[in-house]
Amino acid sequence: MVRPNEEVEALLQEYADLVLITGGDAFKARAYEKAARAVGGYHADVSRLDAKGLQEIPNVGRSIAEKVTEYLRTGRMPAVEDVRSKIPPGVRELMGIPTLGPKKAMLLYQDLHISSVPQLLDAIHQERLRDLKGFGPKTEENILHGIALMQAAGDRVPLNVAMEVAEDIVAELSAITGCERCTYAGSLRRMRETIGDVDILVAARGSGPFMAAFTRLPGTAEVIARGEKKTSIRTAKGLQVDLRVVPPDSWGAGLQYFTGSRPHNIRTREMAVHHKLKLSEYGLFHAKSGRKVVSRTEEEVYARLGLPWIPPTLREDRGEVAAGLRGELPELIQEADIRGDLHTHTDLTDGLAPLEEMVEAAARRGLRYYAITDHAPNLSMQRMTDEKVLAQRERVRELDGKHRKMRLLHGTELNIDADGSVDWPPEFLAGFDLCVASVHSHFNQGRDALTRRLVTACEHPEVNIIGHPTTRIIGKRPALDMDLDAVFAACARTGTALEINSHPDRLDLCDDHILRAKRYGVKFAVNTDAHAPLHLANLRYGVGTAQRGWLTAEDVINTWPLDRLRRFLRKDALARA
Ligand code: DGT
Ligand code: CA
Ligand code: CA
Ligand code: ZN
Repeated sequence: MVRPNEEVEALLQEYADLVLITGGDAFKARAYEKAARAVGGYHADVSRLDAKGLQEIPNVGRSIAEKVTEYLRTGRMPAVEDVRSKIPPGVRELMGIPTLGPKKAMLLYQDLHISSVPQLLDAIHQERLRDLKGFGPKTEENILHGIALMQAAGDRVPLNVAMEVAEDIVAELSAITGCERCTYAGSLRRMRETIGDVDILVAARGSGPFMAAFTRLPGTAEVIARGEKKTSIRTAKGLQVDLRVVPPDSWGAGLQYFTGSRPHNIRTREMAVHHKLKLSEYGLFHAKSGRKVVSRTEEEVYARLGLPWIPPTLREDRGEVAAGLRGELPELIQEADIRGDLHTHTDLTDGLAPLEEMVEAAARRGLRYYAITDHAPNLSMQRMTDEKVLAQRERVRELDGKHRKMRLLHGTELNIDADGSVDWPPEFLAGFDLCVASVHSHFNQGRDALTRRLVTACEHPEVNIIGHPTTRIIGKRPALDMDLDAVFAACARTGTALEINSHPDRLDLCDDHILRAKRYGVKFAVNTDAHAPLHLANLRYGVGTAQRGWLTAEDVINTWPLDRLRRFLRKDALARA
């Protein structure tokens, strides 16, 4: 259970923001921010720790530990409530605009008395922001963009948030007597990057006990509608969950119907009509007689339509039905195909756990190889140096071989500078087993410059993987504006892989871009970018995204045996052939 950790993380982060905007000590704000991240990434449930246990979390000192204990005991953190009361709630809403930030939000409030998003929009259109120090036309554009992003994300939640809620509910309902099948359907089963609501499906003879239990779950804050076939609730965090109970005999048809997507279902219904059949959530029926043909399993339903079973991650009407008819569905990559992780951090830079712990956790997950890729010196706040990274390499070499089945690779995550160059000279880079290179600054350079920058990075003989290629943060930061086709072509030409970053806030590349890149013959790396042992479990979301991009194991370099991977990392055309 990670939820108490996330709750405390959010609270400490809020406190850090509030300290900043009320003009408090920047050092204190930073301390709370670090503690927030550490709690979020901590392996143990904080609600089970006492003050002493809490202080064992990195970056959590006595004073923070005391505040957290009090919160866990009473549900309140007076220090936060105290600063909250000094600021109108609207201002905190402003802080939430991705491109604005706490300081500017406070300035808007103090100087222009703006305390809501609509007021801010008015002020921008009346050009009242232009007189403020540090605000210009570019700032306005950025703020407008931020508001648009926030509104586009709307009420949808990140994939992992929905997944955790759904898996808890599935576990609860599965334990009820009479439950023959239970799973989540909808966009979650299709692994979309954000989820509107969670759809749970149960197969049972009677729905009563399931509906009753569902409305009484600890996470249920509000019952939206209760019925015999469908009940909807809202969780404390505002996420809607729909439960549908179907007769065991209709399981396959129900699951197919409620998994969607709607456009995919339109295709399958067309196929049914073509076969003089009718498809509904109850089954596949003869159009004329109304007699049931099949309904028990998804496989049977698809088979009777002349199709192989179509994996949920493909059900987006992107040609999967036509491919199925031709017998050309891709053999999708599975989580078990992943042999190694090629982008991870330790507490030498901004990770939360020491090298040994990360390696231990990776070995427990059954990986066959594992690359440590801490940040390089140009990300100056991480304070990397030649000495530090070389000392780390020594430790990596010593550790290598301690885990019988898992090899260690020593790499780094380079920064792609504004001109496409990276940290460290080529001779130094040659000492790494692999280099990830990512954009961490100058996001708004303009299309031509950004394209050139990425292409230049691909052409670097030591750069093997472009990390989180578009740098988007879902709902917060837009993708880099660049000519993706030019970048994809450069990757294919130079033997540079594109990352599919598994962090649920990133999922970068996204499914559409993966599909497009694959046409250029690009290879991919599904990585976690883990900053803590817990993050290694995010791999499933990266694999889900890769599946949505129709990738097979062959397309993904970290499914390959190590010797084949090493040849790819040499980056010469012959070795790749
Ligand atoms: P979401 O919730 O916006 O992330 O996306 P979905 O795909 O989970 O959509 P949702 O929850 O509205 O519906 C779940 C599935 O039910 C959807 O993918 C397809 C299926 N479905 C097909 N036709 C209908 C319909 O008329 N009403 C509803 N509620 N669901 C339908
Ligand atoms: Ca849904
Ligand atoms: Ca729904
Ligand atoms: Zn990273």
